Amino acid sequence: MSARTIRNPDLTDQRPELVRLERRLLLRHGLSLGALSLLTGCNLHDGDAVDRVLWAMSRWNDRVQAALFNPNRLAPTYPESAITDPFPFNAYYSEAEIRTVDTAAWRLELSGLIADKRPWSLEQLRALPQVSQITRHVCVEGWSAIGKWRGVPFRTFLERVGADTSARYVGFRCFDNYSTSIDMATAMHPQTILALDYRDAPLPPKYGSPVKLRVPTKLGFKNPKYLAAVFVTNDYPGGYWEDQGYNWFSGS
Ligand SMILES: Nc1nc2c(c(=O)[nH]1)N[C@H]1C(S)=C(S)[C@@H](COP(=O)(O)O)O[C@H]1N2
Ligand SMILES: [Mo]
Repeated sequence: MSARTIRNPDLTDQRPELVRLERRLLLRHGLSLGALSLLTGCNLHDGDAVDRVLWAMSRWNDRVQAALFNPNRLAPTYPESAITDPFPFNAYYSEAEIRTVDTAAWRLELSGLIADKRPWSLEQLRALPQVSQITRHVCVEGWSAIGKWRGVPFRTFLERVGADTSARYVGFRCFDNYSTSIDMATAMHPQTILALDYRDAPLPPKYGSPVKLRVPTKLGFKNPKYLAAVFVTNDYPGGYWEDQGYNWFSGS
């Protein structure tokens, strides 16, 4: 995380336990206090909440998090009026360097513990059932924004291709050479979707055209844009930021 600047404009309370908690979150989990409070819905300026968070942090590691948090817990949703306009662009490169593909020729490649590995076209994905959501995207860099995405529940897709849903991980490769991975419970979460639309129009290049995985229960970096390939595995796959020390679980 050395290359990234962590901003936290909301942290006005300078009580020592908060300062210590913030330092631990950043060092051990790559998470700002602002991001944590948005993900958990806790008001971290209230003493009880701080105690609860400190208690949880002392036991926080990937396995404990997975056991503590109910994978069916829903991320908050918002009205249309709450959508952030313009929604920010972010990537490990600048907006001028966005990659695009010919969406008609694009295919989503499948590998690993999946029965039917035939690649999927955009048209085939559009023919599957779609859902939409207005949810908050929380970036580890200390900003968040509310957006509207529509697409195929990822669970529907995994079941359709015969993925081994008892496997531990789902990994993603992107055509901008980004990668990330999530646990199977998150992959099966009802709000995890293969997003094809942003605000009722096809996903534009800056938000990940033609397909991004939208995971509102995870931090922004666990939401891969520009998807090229999906694989199911029991071997920890890591990812672009995960391999540089970001906490793998990064969510609720
Ligand atoms: N392919 C790809 N996906 C990515 C990234 C990236 O650099 N490449 N950056 C991640 C990070 S850190 C964030 S905050 C979000 C930003 O998504 P947005 O541009 O739609 O706001 O994309 C995530 N997914
Ligand atoms: Mo991010």
